[in-house]
Amino acid sequence: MFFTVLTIFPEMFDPFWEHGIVRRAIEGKIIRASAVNIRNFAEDRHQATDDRPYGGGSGMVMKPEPLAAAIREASKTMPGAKTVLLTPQGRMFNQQMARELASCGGLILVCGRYEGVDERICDDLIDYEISIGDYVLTGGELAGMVIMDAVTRLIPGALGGEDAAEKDSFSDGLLEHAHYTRPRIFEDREVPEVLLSGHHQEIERWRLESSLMRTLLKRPDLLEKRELPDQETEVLRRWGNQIEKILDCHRSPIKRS
Ligand code: 4HQ
Repeated sequence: MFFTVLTIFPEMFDPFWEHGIVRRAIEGKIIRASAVNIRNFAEDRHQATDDRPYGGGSGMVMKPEPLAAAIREASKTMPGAKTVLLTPQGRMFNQQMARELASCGGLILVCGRYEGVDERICDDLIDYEISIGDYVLTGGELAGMVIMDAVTRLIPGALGGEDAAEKDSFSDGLLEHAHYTRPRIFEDREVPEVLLSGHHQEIERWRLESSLMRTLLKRPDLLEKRELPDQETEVLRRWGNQIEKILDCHRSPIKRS
């Protein structure tokens, strides 16, 4: 995977490239990454990358010529790469899109500042418009890092354990089960006994129920969207029956034993 970021603040990416799994992926040649200053493609003597909006109003707009030149140059050095514009008007980023982008080979990420980029850039030069969420950032750089981070960990070899990426939240539509490490007792709270038992089958069962319970309580929308395997249907049905039984006791208190 090859990432090229187009930005007027290329130094913002240095700490991102230099830490953790992203750093290791670069060192291990699993990914390549560079940030290119759009200002290098500005032609006027002030090297301006922004200008006043037609129609008036406050705020500035990214000039199209430097941006177009920067995108074309990056595309030339990365044939087949897809171009991504970070914008609140884009498709909402999710794990499925991360998987799709991870199969691209190359990504050119266009990070705007000010009020955004000249509309004529989007039409011809951009393959995907992506938003990382419904809030307003001061620039596309952080959004670009979010996307590169999520994509990098999906590239084979980027994570230590080969299957680790697929076990995480959302990869199969459920939230992760609870995690525990030493000490066995922390501030009077114990680690669930089954995790110390060495019974791998029971541990897998506990993890499935932990995943399901957390998803049900924190993100029920994920369960509504998802095709449920038989094993999960059975667990949910059992919980449902237990809850029904408890509610029944309260509907007819006479029956309570
Ligand atoms: N931006 N998801 C860049 C965002 C944003 C988002 C605001 C993008 C400012 C210039 N990008 N413009 N949300 O808030 O991707």
